[in-house]
Amino acid sequence: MYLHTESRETTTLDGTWQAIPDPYRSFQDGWFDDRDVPLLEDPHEPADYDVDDGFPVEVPGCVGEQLPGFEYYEGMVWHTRRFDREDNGNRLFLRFGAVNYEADVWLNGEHLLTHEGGYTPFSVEITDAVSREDNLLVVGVDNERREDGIPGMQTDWFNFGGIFRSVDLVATPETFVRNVKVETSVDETVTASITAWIDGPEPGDVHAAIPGLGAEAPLEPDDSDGALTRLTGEITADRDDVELWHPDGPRLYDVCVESESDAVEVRTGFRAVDVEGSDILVNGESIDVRGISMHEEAAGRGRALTPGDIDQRFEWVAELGCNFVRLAHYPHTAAMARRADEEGILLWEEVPAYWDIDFADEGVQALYRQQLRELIQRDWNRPSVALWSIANETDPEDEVRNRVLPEMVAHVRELDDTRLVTAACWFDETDDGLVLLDPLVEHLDVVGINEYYGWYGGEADGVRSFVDDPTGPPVIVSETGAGAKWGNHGDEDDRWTEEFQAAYYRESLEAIESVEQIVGTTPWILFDFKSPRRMNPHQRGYNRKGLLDEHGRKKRAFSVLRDHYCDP
Ligand code: GCB
Repeated sequence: MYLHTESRETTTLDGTWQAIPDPYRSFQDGWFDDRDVPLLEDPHEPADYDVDDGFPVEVPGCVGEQLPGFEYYEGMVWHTRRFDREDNGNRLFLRFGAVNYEADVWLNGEHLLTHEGGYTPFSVEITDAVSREDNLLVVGVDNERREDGIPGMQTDWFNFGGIFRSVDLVATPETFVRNVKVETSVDETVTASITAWIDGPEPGDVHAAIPGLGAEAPLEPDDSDGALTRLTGEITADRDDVELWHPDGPRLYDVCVESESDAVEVRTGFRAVDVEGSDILVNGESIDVRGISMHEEAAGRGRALTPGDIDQRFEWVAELGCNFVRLAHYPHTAAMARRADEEGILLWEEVPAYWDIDFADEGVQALYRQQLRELIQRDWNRPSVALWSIANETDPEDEVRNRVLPEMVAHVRELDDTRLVTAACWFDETDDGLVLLDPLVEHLDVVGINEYYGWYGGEADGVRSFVDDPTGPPVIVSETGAGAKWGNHGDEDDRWTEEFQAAYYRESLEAIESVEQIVGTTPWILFDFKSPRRMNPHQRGYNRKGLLDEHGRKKRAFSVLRDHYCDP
């Protein structure tokens, strides 16, 4: 179960760490030979590395962006630092926001954890392994791509390695509130169903309160495995007394959970997201999706976004007039969803089950479930998150995929059935027009389709021939776009020019608008992003479908989309 940290005071381990690249994996093999402390610590061995004197790197950070010569490196980089224990808590946890791709965590020579999956948070208890002073933390960070990974070997984005989100020490009482989930249902009344997980020997009495509504309720135990006790309760209020969260009025409330020894707060909002026919409803009202997709990337920093980067992204989103963002193709920093809560932006969040992952491999299936769980348990209190997306462009003719994906949909609904489940799917060209034949569609609430008519073949208005199905689910064009190099000008027919891209957007957006079942789009993409499979003279290592380039310079299509959203 995810370790709630939002409302806790934590001690940061961000800052300068030592990085020791290990391209031949020599240190890994010899390091712990017949000893229970790393060789690094042995004063009698002539080591080929120095734990206190590697290459200094900033955490959070991406290694390749910081170490000259390592820009496209994929492999092992040991990260080390020392720390003193400063808290007075009873229990202590080490918490990582994300490490791409696999993290091997050692503390004072003791192996504590291996975590696979590059974009989700994880934590490990270190109470028994930690000393008061001079603790040696060693994290093996391995971003080599794997056939049995999620994502797999091929992606259209760069595989930045590193500890690229914050690392914290989290002190808790012996018995503490590990996580909280607030689920809302809205009819004449608004009901917040609150679940808390208490970690520790004596759960005791637990209460929930929503001070903004002047309401509270006891939580009653309903499940326990000894170490973790789950408790539930409900707070109900008249609909007139609650300001519901909505993109036009993103009202947030604090939900406080208090046990005998601990207290946490969750800042959330009350709202319902549903589907009716081909519409997406927020609090019963149908909404149009005025969206944009983005990767988590900033020039020179890889995926380690600063607060300033996050501000900048939300400024662009506001300037475009968006009410919706697709955070592609993996979980972005939790700060994005928290900010979206405040700004009233609906989110599509996803895991990197992208293209050809090995659906038949049971290890991959377990990893898939784990990544969904880690994302959902982190963000299930974010009212901005409207859709969980389980996959992007996976093969509908693959029988195994067709068995596994519905299982993942069920897994998502089991974790959280207050949001909509989607996936970016392939559609089919038939004599009647474009239709959805993918068997996954019947399991989804909302269907995403990625279409590049006018870029990868066809004409920019190709989606006009989508066959409206009045009984079908809502469809979002989850990708549409064309490449343009910022500053490259020419005729509307000249590929890679800003003019070509602007004309493409005009036609594509009009075509999307003409299909009733399509509730909106999240065009591909807000800004250019690094991709090793894009090497022509206009690309040079970047996917150029951005409305801005990687330095934030606007291309002409930016104003086409803005006019479409703000001045329809
Ligand atoms: C897609 C993928 C996306 C790519 C994009 C492109 O369909 O989902 O990851 O970056 O096309 O630019 O071709």
